[in-house]
Amino acid sequence: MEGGAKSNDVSPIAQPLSEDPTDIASNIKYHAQYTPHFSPFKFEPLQAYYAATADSVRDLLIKQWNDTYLHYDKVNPKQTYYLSMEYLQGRALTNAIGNLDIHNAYADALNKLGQQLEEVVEQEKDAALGNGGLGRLASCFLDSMATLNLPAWGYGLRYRYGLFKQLITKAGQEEVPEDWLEKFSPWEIVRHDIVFPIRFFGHVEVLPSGSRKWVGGEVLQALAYDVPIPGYRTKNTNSLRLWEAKASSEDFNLFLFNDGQYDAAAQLHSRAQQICAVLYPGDATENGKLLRLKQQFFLCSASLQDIIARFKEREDGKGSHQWSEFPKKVAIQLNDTHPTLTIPELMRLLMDDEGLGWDESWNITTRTIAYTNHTVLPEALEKWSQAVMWKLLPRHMEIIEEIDKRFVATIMSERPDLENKMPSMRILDHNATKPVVHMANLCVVSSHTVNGVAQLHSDILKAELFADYVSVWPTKFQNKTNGITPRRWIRFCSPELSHIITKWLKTDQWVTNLELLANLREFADNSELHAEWESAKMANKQRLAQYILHVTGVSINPNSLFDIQVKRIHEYKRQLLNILGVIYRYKKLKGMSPEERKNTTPRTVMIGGKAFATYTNAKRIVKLVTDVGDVVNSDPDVNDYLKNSLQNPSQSGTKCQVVFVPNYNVSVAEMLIPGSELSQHISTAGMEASGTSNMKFALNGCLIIGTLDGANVEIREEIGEDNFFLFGATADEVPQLRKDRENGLFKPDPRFEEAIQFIRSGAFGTYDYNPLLESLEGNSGYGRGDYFLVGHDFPSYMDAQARIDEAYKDRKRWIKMSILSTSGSGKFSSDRTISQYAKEIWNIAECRVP
Ligand code: B1N
Repeated sequence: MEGGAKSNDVSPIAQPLSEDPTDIASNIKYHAQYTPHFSPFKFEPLQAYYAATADSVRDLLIKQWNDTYLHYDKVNPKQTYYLSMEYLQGRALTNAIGNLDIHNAYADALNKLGQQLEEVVEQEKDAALGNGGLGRLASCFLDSMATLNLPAWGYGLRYRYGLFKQLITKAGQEEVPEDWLEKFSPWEIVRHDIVFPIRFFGHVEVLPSGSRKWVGGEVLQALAYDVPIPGYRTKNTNSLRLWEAKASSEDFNLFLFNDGQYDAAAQLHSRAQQICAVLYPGDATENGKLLRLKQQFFLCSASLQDIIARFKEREDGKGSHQWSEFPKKVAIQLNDTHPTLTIPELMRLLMDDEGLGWDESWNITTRTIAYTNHTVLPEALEKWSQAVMWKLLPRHMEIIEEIDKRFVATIMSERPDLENKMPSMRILDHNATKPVVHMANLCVVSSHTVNGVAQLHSDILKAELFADYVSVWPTKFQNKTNGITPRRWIRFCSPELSHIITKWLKTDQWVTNLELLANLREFADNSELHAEWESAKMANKQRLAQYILHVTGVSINPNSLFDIQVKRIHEYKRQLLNILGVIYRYKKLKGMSPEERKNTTPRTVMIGGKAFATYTNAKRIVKLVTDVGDVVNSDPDVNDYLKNSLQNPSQSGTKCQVVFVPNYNVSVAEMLIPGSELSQHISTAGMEASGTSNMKFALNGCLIIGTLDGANVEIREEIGEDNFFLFGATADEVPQLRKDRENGLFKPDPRFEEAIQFIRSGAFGTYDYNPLLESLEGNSGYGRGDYFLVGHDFPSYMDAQARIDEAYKDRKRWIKMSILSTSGSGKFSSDRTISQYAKEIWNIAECRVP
């Protein structure tokens, strides 16, 4: 085995006997030699990654995992099933060895084999089976559920290709497939014995008994792949079960194949392959796609069949199963409306397969299912064509019709005053030329609890989107403010800052009890802490600067203020406001004398995020950021980085730099967030349901410039108004401001016009920015009229930016604010969020593996 002279001292051993680095090294070596993924006798970082994980960390996880499963089977507690079309897991290795508390042992073991852990972890591809915040939230929740020893599983789909990889070229964003399974994923285990049939199309037959049965059509198979989810410093290791679609061997037509008709012979096989081929690449916009509907049903049906099988098995162990027990053993959480078909599928399975009546089935279903709403954007509220649904899922449409009919009847008899509200409250709409099913309405009617994801968002749901339902079911609606896992989002991604926190708090309990961070407040003025804090932040900035140089070729000034906005590119998130601010700043800097310029605060603005492939304005924003970067970064008036380099720390003349960070994903976030000093969360108020990166940045001592939107509101409350740079209209002002604009009452700020004019002058090249700039102009109309109020908020945004420049000059004040940001982030642990779901929605308790 090659890979450093040292490795010759290590002998291969099959089991990781202990947490001793020598034993671990032996185990890694054993796997490198006897698990034949690669040619033997080669031990480079890639082999080290596969041997260290697939084959060594996984041994440990599987042991814990089996113990967990057996324990849950024995105790038979009520269990939660989290159903989500998206999970943004990112990399697993650092997380696994961190949660198992064997990080140092693995680092030492790899060292004995001549490898560096940092280099080995870089070999892993991100599992990006999600689009953005909603998918990452699901992954943070899994981490917290395991850490809190909750009996809870995730269910999802095993997409062959996850979110696309973003390339930045002269033309702007280009999308290429990201092949996370190119070699294989060592973190999934295929369960050949867990297979369920999934039907599509067909028709409904009435049996002599009068009961109904869905038959015919095509039947595919759902095959389970399990990903272990270890909790932090606990034995509990839960599962994320991902379904893959298969056709069975009987569906392979050997006759056609022998006749040379190869495609026809394997038709169902290729149809099965399509189901899990790609992640639906939409975030907050929905396209009615038959394939997407198939994906959704596939997830719902496979997961429910599995849940029911487990329920029966566990209950039958005690005698025989009683269906009335089902809601006492099973809680199902729908992550937005994407898994809504769980509702009619559970009804169908209970009535048609198990022989229960409507009332009993409805009672069980509504006591089992809860729904989380993640957006109020009208274009993101799912509506499926009734015609498409009748074709694909005829029995489910019968059931949905019946739910709708009964809902209308109940309201008409109990709340006749709501008659004129029925069109917006009903599940099926009959008036439209193209009748649709309103998935959110189906969820609200059929769930015992509906929740929003931040206080402001939940308030808006109750006051607007779901207001009429609130008057019918006042206690159905809750708020569960989102959270993030402190393990991945500070403990593992910023060990430097974590060690300082542990030292000052004299405990590392904060990693699982994040509210303890509040105790840092008493040291917020301590100069010793300030020095340590500043040097940890600087180390993270240096690391980030190296990364930026590596991926963009731009050498950024580590002594400048690192200002970051990373999230999906969307007009409501207003990256355009950010870049217009940069353009104005750049123009002012150019107009200054060298003397005046000296007194300004140097800034490096980093913007990253993916644009939906067909969202042209979002793609134009990406192009604008890169064009501005090209000009600003090479302008010697504002920037002498050409003369100075990273090696020269003074860089006094580097005043403004702009980079577009390519291919933003979980791993890139883990690099950017610890090195950030200011982050932008600047959506038009009322439009961002919560946001979760705002929590990650604040936790890492990064200050926020933001609007009163989503979870910003609560973050500002927690860390203190003085430590938050607030600007912009509030959510309740927005409707009137839009009206004012339509009535021609809006007067743009001269600074705003100057920035736009500067783009028009061709200062950033010849690309046609008119369609983008036109969206900010006029008083109304599609793609015009500044719907997102960039122009309205621009002056207060620039004022907040000026306050930031001043604050940054006062090092003591800035570091204090940074410490207070971290100290005030305790509320935003996903452990807090999940405890609330467990108590207030799921009614489940911990089930700790002894
Ligand atoms: O969910 C996150 C929130 O923090 C964000 O504010 C919110 O925008 C995000 C259709 C969505 N809402 N809706 C989606 C994703 C995929 C898709 O196909 C909609 N994502 C959010 C977590 O609560």
